[in-house]
Amino acid sequence: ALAPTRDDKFSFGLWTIGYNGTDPFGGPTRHPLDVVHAVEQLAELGAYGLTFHDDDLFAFGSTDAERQTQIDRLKGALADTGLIVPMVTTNLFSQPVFKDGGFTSNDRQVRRFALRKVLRNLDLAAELGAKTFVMWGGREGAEYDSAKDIRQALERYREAVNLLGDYVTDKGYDIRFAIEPKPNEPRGDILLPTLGHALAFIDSLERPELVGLNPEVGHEQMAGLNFAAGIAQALYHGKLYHIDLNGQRGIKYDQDLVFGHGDLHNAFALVDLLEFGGPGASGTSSSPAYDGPRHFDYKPSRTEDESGVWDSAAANMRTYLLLKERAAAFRADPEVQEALAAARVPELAQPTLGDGESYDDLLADRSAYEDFDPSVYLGGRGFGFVRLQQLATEHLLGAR
Ligand code: 3MF
Ligand code: MG
Ligand code: MG
Ligand code: MG
Repeated sequence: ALAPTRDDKFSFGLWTIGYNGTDPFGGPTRHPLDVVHAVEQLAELGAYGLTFHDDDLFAFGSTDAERQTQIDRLKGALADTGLIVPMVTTNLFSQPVFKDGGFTSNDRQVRRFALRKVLRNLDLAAELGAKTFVMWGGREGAEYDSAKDIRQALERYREAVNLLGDYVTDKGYDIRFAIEPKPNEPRGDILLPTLGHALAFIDSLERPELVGLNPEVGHEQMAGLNFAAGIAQALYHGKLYHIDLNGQRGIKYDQDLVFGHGDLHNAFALVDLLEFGGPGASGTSSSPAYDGPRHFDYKPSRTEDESGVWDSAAANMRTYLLLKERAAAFRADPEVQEALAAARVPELAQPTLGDGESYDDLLADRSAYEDFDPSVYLGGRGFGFVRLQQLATEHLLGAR
């Protein structure tokens, strides 16, 4: 059960395993990774998908012939291995032209160029059968409040996403968009910094049904937020279209560690949520709450050589499957079921008002107020949440 199979839907960005170790203070520590080799290795390790930015596959500025050669090489490797491309994304952040953003650069020429780059990449996404098109607006932001009119920037963002929605609709592409929030880095502040900001933005679009989220573990944690709780809200709104799994240790730069090599408790809660529906769900047999790709957006640390790259890729998948196994054991434990009930977790599913009860009925219910004694909560009526969390911890540690 710990050997990944295609059914687990594990996918990796070409830029993840292909990360050459460059950081703001040092150059590459590894040689470039060829896409054909990447596909072969991932297939061997049990992944089912490869994702990429246009510029990962063919360098920015490639001729049409160079671009086509790389697309053909990728297609050949996919055909040979059975790997698929579930998601494609566009690089609107590396090149100097995008230094003030793509869709929201103050420079209108840049915005028009960015749209063309994305439209061209959407055609490629459709050609390769990708169902999700991720948009991470890494340079859509600012360092200085005086330099960016945020309301106009959001309006331009909206204009861009509306246009893309028109395009896939008119072309008949079976593609949905997933916005990837991030609070900062590389910009001082990035637009749509958290999944909550992005949800509100999506509501303002002309075709909101075409646009959802691609939340990344580390990005929400960089903002000090609880990732599993954010994912629960994304699921609640029907907006979890894709996910970037990785590890992050606190509020600092985007670490992109292996999944689980950060907040392990939250990773446990996340896998329990994605696979089994989270604390309030019963049993382990129901279909998963999320059935899209389990996509890893991590960076093999620059200390690693090529064998370390593949070890780290395998580690992401193994940790996910270990957590899935641990979450199943947690749920199957009768003491956990009893602790969940004692903690009144299932009671939260019960509507606060009775069937057909109006506020008049509530006002007439003396047991809700006049005869209710809130003082018993002082010193009594504990919820037992700590006991429950310790049971989770013991399952996580393999102690039960
Ligand atoms: C940066 C990211 C990005 C996005 C990618 C997918 C380079 O912090 O997470 O990775 O995930 O652009 O759209
Ligand atoms: Mg990231
Ligand atoms: Mg990251
Ligand atoms: Mg990401």
